Amino acid sequence: GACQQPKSQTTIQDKDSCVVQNPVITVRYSADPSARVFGDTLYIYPSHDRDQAQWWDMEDYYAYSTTDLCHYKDEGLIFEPFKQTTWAKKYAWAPDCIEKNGKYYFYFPTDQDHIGVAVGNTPVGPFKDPLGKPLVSRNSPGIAAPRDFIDPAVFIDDDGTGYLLVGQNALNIIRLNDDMISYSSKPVVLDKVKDLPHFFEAIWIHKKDKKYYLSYSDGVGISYCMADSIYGPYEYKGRILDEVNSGTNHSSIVEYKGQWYLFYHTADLALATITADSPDRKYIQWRRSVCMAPLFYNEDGTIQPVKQSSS
Ligand code: FUB
Repeated sequence: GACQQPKSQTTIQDKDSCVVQNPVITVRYSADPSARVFGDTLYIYPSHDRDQAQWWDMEDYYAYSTTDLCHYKDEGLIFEPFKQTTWAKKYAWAPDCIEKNGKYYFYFPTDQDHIGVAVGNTPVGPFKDPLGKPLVSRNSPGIAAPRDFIDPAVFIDDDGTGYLLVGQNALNIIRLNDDMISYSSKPVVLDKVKDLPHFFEAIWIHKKDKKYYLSYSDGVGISYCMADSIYGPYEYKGRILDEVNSGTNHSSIVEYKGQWYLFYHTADLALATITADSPDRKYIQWRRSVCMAPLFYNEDGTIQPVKQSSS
């Protein structure tokens, strides 16, 4: 089950000479990876696709960690929104996590309508819902939710200000208060036509050399835009990753030990377990697995596309 990879980049060797083998997480299905560096460790916060899944009906969250990008430790179950909140009912989709002042804030979408936040003292919890209600919902004042209200990504700027980015077809940028679990300002909405060309879902934000990068699923591949301010105006720069074999495409970008990486998912792990004409084949879109590739920038700050070999 090798993931789709640039031919020249199928293996990544670090100084201990270990070799990255995609998919990097194989202990269970995993999707929508948010990669984060806390201390000297890289953590992955994915969705958890169930073994026999026939829909995006995920129920819980597991985390993984690595210090060499080759070996990924299963950190176990970190949060169960339907058991650990009073309000979440279904569809535990793409989450994110961030650290501020020694606390870890885990943001998760449920019900296609709500974004919750759970707080813990370590990167892998235990996490608890401090609010007893969603942090923000589709019906909250100022929110634009033409389709699902999903896929939270969180970002802390150099001045310490936290932002939550969320949405499908329209992107809501919500400036968080210092406590990271509330907000007072009106959301800023970026339109998928005027402001953020081809935006569908799976928003990710990172900052490099004072530039803000928004990367996201355009419905098929991962596209990205760049700007000088978090609110834009954003300039469309093209594709980072083309279509993957899992239907949905969802990625994150992170710097670790001086090199940038793209984490994404494919259906390669599930594909490896079935034959071409197996009836299970139609379910592979709900049985995804996390992969990664190194990412390279051009002089002008644009990102070189991750080229895929045919699978
Ligand atoms: O994994 C469930 C949903 O599929 C995510 O929230 C979307 O980004 C897509 O990957």
